[in-house]
This record gives sequence, structure tokens and C-alpha cells, in this order.
Amino acid sequence: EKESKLTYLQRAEKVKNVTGRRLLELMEAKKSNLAVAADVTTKAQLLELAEAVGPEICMLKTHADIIADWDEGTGPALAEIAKRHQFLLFEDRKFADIGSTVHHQVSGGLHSISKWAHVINAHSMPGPGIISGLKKAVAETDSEMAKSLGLLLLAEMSSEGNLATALPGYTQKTIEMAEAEKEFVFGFISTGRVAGDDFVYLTPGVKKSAGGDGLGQQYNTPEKVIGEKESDVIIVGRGVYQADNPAKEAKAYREAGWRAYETRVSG
Ligand code: 6AU
Repeated sequence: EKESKLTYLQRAEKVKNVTGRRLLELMEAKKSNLAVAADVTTKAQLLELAEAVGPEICMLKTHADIIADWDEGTGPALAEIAKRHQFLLFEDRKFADIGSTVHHQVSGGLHSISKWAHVINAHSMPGPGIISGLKKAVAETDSEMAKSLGLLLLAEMSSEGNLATALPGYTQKTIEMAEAEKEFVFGFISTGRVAGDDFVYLTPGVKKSAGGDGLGQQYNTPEKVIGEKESDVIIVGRGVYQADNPAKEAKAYREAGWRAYETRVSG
């Protein structure tokens, strides 16, 4: 109970992963707990959206594999925008394979994720080997940036009928996997706070009004997610990028998310 009253800055001191700490610090500095899910499908749309919402966000979440014309310049172009507007890049690849395979997936292929992303995520389904595989890739890289890569585990999902939520013990086992790797794993994708104040919680399925999308997605409001469920970061996709004015909409979500946070820590 008491723990959720801590500010993001106070929580930063408890987080072991460098990128997790940096995220909490820049959230406080920018007064933003908004991550925008940039689920657009061309490089031009992606970079345009990043520029537009950049001042409002703590994080841009990408799906590199839905960009039709992704090329070797896309990662660096995103990184330049992220540096200028001070937000982190989260490649939502949702690794879900054996350690040896994810080791190649995070560093190789067309997307070379570890060369430009600050944050990645993985399913806990394969067991702790998935963390070891991703860690090995990080250890082998000569890039300074990749050395501080932070990992999030999917402790819960937002979609209807998902097994992470339905199977008894799944979320708890996922938390135990994270506890054992705190230098690397700094938080969770979850519907709210599922463990201690030394982890960061990021929640997708957020819109101005609750509801669904007809394909299993389930939406909650920023107030519910940050205020009641005690999550830390709201992840908003269609609510922002499908708006007539994504920059203006991102500002509105940032303000709603930040108000809910301020109420929580002061209440
Ligand atoms: O706001 P939306 O519904 O347009 O987009 C939600 C975004 C999408 C999903 O791939 C992602 O959040 N997501 C995730 C993540 C972030 O890992 C997990 C989950 O359980 N549900 C979910 O929607 O880019």
C-alpha cells in the first residue's frame, strides 16, 4: 500500500538496471508517464509520429517488423529523434523462444534491435533461458548503448482470455524470473502493479474510455490504470496515432496520466 506513494524519482533509486533508472528519472523531468505505441506501417509515418509526439512522451514503443520499408537507417533516425526529445525506444518484439534463438533475434536480422533500442520485452513462457540468451547478446556487443539495454517481462496481457492471466501461478513465476535478474529486468508489462516498488510497470490497453477493439484488446482509462491499478506507464497506440492531431492527443493523454500519478502519490 505505502509503496505506491513513492515518487518515480524515489523509485529510481531502488531499480538496479541503468535504463530502468533513466526511464523513471526522465518521466519525472518531463512530467510524462506516457508511452506511445507507434503501430504505423511505413518509415515516414514512424519518424513523423516520433517527431510529433516526442515532447509529450517518456517512451516510443515500436513494432519494427510491421514497417514495410524498414532499412538500416531507420533505427539510427529514431535514435536521433529520441535523443533530441529525451525519450526511450522500446522495441516490442516480445521474444518468446529458446535462449540460442533469441540471442540471434535481438542482435541480428534486418532490424538489429540491440543497436538502437533502449528497452526490449520477452514472454516468460520459455523459462529463464530466454533471459540468458538475451543477456548473452548484450554481453557480446561492442555498442555502449546495447550494454545498458533493459528487459521487461510480460507478467500479464491486456487481451481477453490471455493465458498469462488465466493460468494460476504464471504471473508469480514470471516475477520470480525477474527477481533473479534485476540487473537486466527492470519491470513488467502488466495491467497494474504486480510486485514491489523496485520494478516499473507498463500497461497497454489504454484509452480515454474503456471498451474493446473487436479483436480481443481490452481498454482501461489512464485514471484506472495509474490511480487504481497502480501501474507506472500508460501505453497508448490507436488512441493517439489514429487521432486527427496525434501531438495534441498525446498531450491530453500525458496530462491525464500525470494527474492520475500526482493524485496517487499525494493521496
Ligand atoms: O493502444 P492499442 O490497442 O492501439 O495498442 C496497444 C499496443 C500494441 C500491442 O502490441 C501492445 O500495446 N500490447 C502489449 C505490449 C506492449 O507488450 C502487451 C499486451 O498485453 N497488449 C498490448 O496491446 O502495440
